Amino acid sequence: MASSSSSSSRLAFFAISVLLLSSLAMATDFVVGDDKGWTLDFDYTAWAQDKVFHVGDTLWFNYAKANHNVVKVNGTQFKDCSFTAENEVLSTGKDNITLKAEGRKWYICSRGNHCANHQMKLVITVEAAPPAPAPTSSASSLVASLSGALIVALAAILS
Ligand SMILES: *[C@@H]1O[C@H](CO)[C@@H](O)[C@H](O)[C@H]1NC(C)=O
Ligand SMILES: *[C@@H]1O[C@H](CO)[C@@H](O)[C@H](O)[C@H]1NC(C)=O
Ligand SMILES: [Cu+2]
Repeated sequence: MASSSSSSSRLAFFAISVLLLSSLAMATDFVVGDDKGWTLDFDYTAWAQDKVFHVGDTLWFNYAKANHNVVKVNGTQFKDCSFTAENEVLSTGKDNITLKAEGRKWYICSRGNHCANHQMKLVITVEAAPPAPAPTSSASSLVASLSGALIVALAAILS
């Protein structure tokens, strides 16, 4: 009896962990520049290099709104540090951008010469969302096969 209840609580713990992990895997929040935020002379290329961005993830630009902004630009503008009145400008100082589509995304700061001379430019490549139902169903089939194995093991112990 003791072993069966500890097995089932362990199984419940495992199932809950899998569910938590798979929900975490569905969307990630990225704080751009980590604790430095969106600022002068930070290497955002290096920051982005080891990260994988998916549709549904969020970029959080955290900065002093008196000094900086975030402008969504295209590849040419990114290279040239240029923008027009058509470009979307974010300027709250705490801008969350949910990545809605796959492909390259470019962001610059349009204040002063921050883009050209102070590396305030970020380019990322957004990949397709990880198939949401797949981790859940493979997790639950894993749980199902583990609980099947536990039942067989318990039956063997109890008989
Ligand atoms: C980027 O935007 C500018 C201004 O709207 C436009 O002239 C240019 O052709 C665009 N470049 C690309 C690669 O889309
Ligand atoms: C933006 O994202 C950050 C980090 O996930 C979160 O703490 C903050 O509350 C969000 N802000 C808004 C306005 O959604
Ligand atoms: Cu700036």
